[in-house]
Amino acid sequence: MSTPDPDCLFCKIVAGDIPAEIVAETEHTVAFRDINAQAPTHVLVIPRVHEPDVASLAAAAPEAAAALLVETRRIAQLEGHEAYRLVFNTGAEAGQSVFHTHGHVLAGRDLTWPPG
Ligand code: IU
Repeated sequence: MSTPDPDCLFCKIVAGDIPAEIVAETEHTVAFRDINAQAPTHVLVIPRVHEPDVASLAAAAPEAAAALLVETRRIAQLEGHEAYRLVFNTGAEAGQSVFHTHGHVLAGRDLTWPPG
């Protein structure tokens, strides 16, 4: 469902009902700093619409999914980074804890591979 979920924390951030350190907003996206930063730059880029994961977003709202991907690079560059890691944890077993699509933009330190 793309309509806001009243129980979704990220929908509440989009609506401005709970605080977040907003970095940038566009027609389709909101970007804010992760409260538990794992790198000097750790920004979450989320769509305004509620979809649980990035594949669902791409299926339901491809324009928003494309805008989100483009926005991740813009955010990294705004933060002063050409290189960055973009992570979409998808499913609880893969570490997803919030079921509103979000891309983690991580930069500003050496990022090892494979991720832990
Ligand atoms: P995950 O991929 O679903 O595990 O990522 C969720 C992220 O959302 C995680 O890094 C949290 O620190 C972050 N976060 C946040 O920044 N602000 C919040 O209010 C909540 C979670 I809830």
